[in-house]
Amino acid sequence: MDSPNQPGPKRSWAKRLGILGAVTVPALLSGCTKEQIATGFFPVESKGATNHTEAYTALWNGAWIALLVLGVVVWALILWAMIAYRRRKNDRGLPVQLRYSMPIEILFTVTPIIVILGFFFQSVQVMEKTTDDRTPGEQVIEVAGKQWAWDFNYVTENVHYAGTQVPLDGTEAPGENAPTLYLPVDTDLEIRLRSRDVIHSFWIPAFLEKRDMIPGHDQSLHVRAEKEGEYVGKCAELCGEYHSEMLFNVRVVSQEEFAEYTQSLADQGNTGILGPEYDRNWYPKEGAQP
Ligand SMILES: [Cu+2]
Repeated sequence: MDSPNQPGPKRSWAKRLGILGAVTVPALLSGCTKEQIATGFFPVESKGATNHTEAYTALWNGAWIALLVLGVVVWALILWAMIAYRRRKNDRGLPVQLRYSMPIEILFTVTPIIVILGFFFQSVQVMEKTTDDRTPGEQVIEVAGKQWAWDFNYVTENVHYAGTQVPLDGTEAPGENAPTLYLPVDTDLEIRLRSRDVIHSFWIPAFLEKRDMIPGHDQSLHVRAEKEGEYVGKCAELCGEYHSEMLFNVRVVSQEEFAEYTQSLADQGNTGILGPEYDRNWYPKEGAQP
């Protein structure tokens, strides 16, 4: 007769892990669409949104795939060591203590160096195409952040839009009355960014780019919007009590529609641009004190 301690039918550890993986991986991924996976869980609308988004997505996807492969190898080695070198019934005392294994030491040193160098050069290549982009703007648009709204100066067209703060309506959307930034499609844009008071941050999630707006340190974003549509933008730097209301709409429109829009601003009398005279600490004369 079998003793009660007799193990049941043997199923190898590898098999059990295989079953676990076969059940959980599809379950985890089944909630995701193909587009979500292709964009690496970035906003789906980022696909083709600007001339930079593809490079960002490729870097991101390449990075996590490379790290996932490395992770799987490391996890497999850990599990294998745990199982292969587990304490057995007849083991007594401490196991043999091992150290100074040159092949292992070299592996642990060389692999991270290769990984870090790989990421470094890939990142530099992407940055050269994106954050270092200095293509002269066919349209220059100045965005000024202020507590808690946005001003948009269409510098090339010499018109402006002054945004006002809009209370949240319980949804995530900025709402119809929130400031709306119009961008012409397929046009080299130079978006100049500045702040009128405290540190803000200009972020259109679908563009996969974000820039801090630091008073006195103007920045710019050179980009080409390549897909017409509606996007949302927001301030991404906690800038005070109503930071959460600092949202805006983005409309990427045809060049004709953009011309119509800027003309409508001119017709409303919004000519000229809203300059630094609206900044909180603006002194009319250099060096003058309040
Ligand atoms: Cu802000």
